[in-house]
Amino acid sequence: MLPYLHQRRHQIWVRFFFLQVSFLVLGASWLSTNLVKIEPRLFVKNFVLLFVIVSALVQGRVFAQENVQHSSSKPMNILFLVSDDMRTELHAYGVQRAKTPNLDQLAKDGVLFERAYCQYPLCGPSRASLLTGRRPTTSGLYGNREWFGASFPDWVSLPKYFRQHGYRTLRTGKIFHGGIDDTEAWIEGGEQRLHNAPISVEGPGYVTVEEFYRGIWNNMPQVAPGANPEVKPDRWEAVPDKRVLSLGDTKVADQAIAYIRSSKEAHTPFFIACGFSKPHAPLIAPKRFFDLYDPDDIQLPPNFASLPAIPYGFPAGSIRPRNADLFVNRSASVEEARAMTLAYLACVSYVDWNVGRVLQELEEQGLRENTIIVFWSDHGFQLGERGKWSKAGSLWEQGTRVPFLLVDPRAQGNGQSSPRVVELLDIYPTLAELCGLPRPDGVEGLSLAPLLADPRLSWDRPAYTVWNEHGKGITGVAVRTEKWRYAQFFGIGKGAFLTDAENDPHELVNLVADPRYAQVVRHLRALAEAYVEGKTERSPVE
Ligand SMILES: [Ca+2]
Repeated sequence: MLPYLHQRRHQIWVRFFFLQVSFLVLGASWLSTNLVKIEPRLFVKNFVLLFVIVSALVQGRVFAQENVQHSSSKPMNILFLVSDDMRTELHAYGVQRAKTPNLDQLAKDGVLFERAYCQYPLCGPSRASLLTGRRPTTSGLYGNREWFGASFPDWVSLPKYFRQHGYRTLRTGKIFHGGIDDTEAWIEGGEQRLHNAPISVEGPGYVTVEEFYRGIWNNMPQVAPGANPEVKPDRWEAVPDKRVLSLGDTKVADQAIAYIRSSKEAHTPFFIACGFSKPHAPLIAPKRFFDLYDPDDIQLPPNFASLPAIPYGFPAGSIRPRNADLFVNRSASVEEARAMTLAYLACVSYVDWNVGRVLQELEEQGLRENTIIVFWSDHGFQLGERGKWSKAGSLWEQGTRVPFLLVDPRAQGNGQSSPRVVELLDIYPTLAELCGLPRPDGVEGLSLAPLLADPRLSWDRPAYTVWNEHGKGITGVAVRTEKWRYAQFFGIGKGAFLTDAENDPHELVNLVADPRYAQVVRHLRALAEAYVEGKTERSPVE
């Protein structure tokens, strides 16, 4: 049982004891003042009678109180809110330009994790890792089409675990990656699984220099402005406000609202999973969210580039030669880059608005006190830093860091932020513990319940993120501590970097060869290499 629940139960019994004693004293003193009028036999009889009545009343009251307490300690509900491709572009994360009032309020209601990291910077593998509680290096799942259950039928996903423990598991929107839903995990809202491919078990191999560049030679980037209309996600659009009701994320939130309404009278707790598809490309949102931003206020990052560019002094593996989401195979002008950044912010505000609507319903149904709320994103996103407009392959801070808010109404740390390094992998065991369920078998994360009680608790545990570029083994691994980011690359783009996250937030300087940090590098290299041992892509030139 959680420490604060223990404390509450203890307090009830102390109050009960003192109430009993005070009524006993009161009763005796009333009778003694009337002693002269009463015969000794009647005194004893009346005293016993009074004591029994008072005692029964007190006990009734105290047990009624305990029942109130008990009702608030009945199984907690879970509201599981997910965003797609959202980096920490929230006002609550110190980003002044972001307009995110609902998420900012949610952060104030609970604990904001300042340094939370995904385990893989791509939708499918990141979600599979969080939802199975296993590291990508344990499952070997690095693709968007592989189904964990085809390779590990015994693994129980997070929603399925809650379903097995009597929860009504209700899904709306993107939770697992599209087409690879854990259909059987949901009581309602499960989607037909289209991809049942087992996880690829191809052993480490290598690509040649010719193979590496072949795709680029065959499809050179355009310098002319304007996106290729065949690349559907590479665009933004401010749709008329009246179309807001027809947009996907609006419907996702509407369904979550309907689930909440239907849950009020249910006798079992709920696990409502609500997955928004924004700010994933294409960047489409109602115009009113674009209007929140002044184009003149949109600044580009100091390391903005028009095409993906390997920064001076960093290994080739640190940047993919081509973007996967925006500015795909084309250069970004400053003007277009600013418009795209504004559109990304508008989509973040649109998600914020939808989150606000869902929370409002929870409030109106009187379910806030009995519901744990978690908000997270599957990975970050680069908005033009080093010419990158995507997440795929990013082992930089912008690609791996995610917003992560956790509200447990019972937690002592609510209203604070935690500077400790945590992983998305930690969410599964955390929710299990907060709901009083046993630690699920095989999960590799750590419950964050102690950090909810004391967000600044000592917590010496780094976060790991990996990337597999060619399907021939891991091409990159990053280790993040509170102060440092160390990344190591294998295969054709091999090399390493160390950046000082405290003093170099834009990660401009590679300190890996600086003798002053030799000891730090030695330590972090040992952690990184141990993490991916035997699983890395080979170099074409050994
Ligand atoms: Ca994603």
